Amino acid sequence: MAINYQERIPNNVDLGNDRRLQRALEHWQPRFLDWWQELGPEGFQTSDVYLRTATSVDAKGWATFGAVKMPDYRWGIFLADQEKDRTIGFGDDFGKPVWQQVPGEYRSILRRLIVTQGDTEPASVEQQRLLGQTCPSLFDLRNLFQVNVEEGRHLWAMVYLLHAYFGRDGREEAEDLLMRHSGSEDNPRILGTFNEPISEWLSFFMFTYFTDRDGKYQLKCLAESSFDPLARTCQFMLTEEAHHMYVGETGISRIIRRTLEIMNELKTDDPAVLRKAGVIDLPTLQRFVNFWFSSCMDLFGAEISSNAAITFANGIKGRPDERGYEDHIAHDTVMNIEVPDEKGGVRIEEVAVRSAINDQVRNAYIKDCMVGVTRWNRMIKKSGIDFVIELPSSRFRRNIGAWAGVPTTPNGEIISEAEFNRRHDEFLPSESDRVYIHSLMQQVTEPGKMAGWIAAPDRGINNLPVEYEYVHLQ
Ligand code: BYC
Repeated sequence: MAINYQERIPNNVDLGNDRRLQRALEHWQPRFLDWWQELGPEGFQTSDVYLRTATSVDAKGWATFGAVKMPDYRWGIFLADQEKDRTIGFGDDFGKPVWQQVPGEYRSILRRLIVTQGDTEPASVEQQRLLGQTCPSLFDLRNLFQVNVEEGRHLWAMVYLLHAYFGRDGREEAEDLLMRHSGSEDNPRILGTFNEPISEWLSFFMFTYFTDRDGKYQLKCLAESSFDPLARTCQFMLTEEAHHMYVGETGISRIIRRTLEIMNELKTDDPAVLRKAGVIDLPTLQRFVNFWFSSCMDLFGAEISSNAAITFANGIKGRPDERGYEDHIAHDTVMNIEVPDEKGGVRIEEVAVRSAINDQVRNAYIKDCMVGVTRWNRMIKKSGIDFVIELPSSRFRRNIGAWAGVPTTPNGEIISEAEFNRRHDEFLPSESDRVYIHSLMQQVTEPGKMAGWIAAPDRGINNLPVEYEYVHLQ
């Protein structure tokens, strides 16, 4: 169904024919806008930003570009088209028709998943709210805002489901999504990574590369759900998510490219000299990779999880690209998981495949993360520099699951807590790394100009030149 832009809330779910739901969402809308003004991007609310907006959910219409002031962005409700006769793709009810309503027995578990997904969206906007003040270029500023408005829309996607399918509880949860705040002592966001500050652009690019990719994998799992409205919502969200990861991948590539230029110009790999020259040395970049990647490992939940077993068995949450698996039921099958043996070593534990779903999803994610890392390493090698960026082990710096609280090196070798603390600054960004990165963050807003620590992008947005004035500052 085409997106109806005539209504206060653009939608392709025929909202006008459900007055009760429409009224409830119209009641939530001003609260969302107040939240956006208060905790969305600081400044720039009156600037014209070259943004894409979806005008239909098919390939032709989902990216329509134009200058928009962010508070006027048409946040709405867009679901991918319904697949006729879709059947459940995994778990005990494999092959039965998917659900158009929430089965009573799965109500609270589905609500919990939708709330957890929804909570991450405004969280990321809050985390990034001050970045505009230190943007490295207008091109990057525009990309930041594109990501922010789309995370706002993803919040709408989850709020729609809560209002439409979960009655009063759902409406209350929708209110709470605007009450929790990233980093708040009293009322923080649900998942750890979404309470980490993102106060400089190196972390922004790491976040859009690693954390948005967790978004991709979780959305892929939910896009398999037997609860069809959730699956269709997540399918459309995935089309928008791709740009966020592109921002991360190209952002990190451009930082590396600039560093390589200066390394070759000055013929040095000495971090102190490179810092004097105003670029981000590769060991520092590696420590930021270690930080954000390990934070994201926790976002997949525990390796052995009864929650995951239940949601898989009941057809609520699948695995990414479930069709690619041979066995969609995984009833009596087992797999091996590496866990710490409590004696400073590793032991193999045999667990039911259903209990190890989180680990399977995490492994698919790690493989996907490697694609960009391999590309960055190829660029480093090609420029004649001897350095390899590595993803740390999934055991490293974990707070959730079997490896929680077990100190290891980034390679996954178990060490004592004392050694971890002693070597902390070798593994993870130190205070002085952070101070240095912050010192680089100076706002650049002349069209086409870039901050000294990042190379220009290869191309602009929507075939426009890099020099285009992507944000018209007011
Ligand atoms: N921090 O059995 P367990 C995105 C909790 S990102 C804090 O291990 P389960 C985006 C867990 O909630 C994608 N708590 O795990 C990216 C549970 O608590 P309760 C977001 C954590 O349930 C960038 C307990 O530990 N979407 O879209 O199998 C920008 C034991 O749980 C954490 C989703 O996450 C953590 N890291 O799986 C914008 C999808 N990890 O319930 C957006 C929805 C676990 O016992 N969520 N816990 O109180 C889920 O599918 C699952 O909740 C999780 C955890 C995968 C997160």
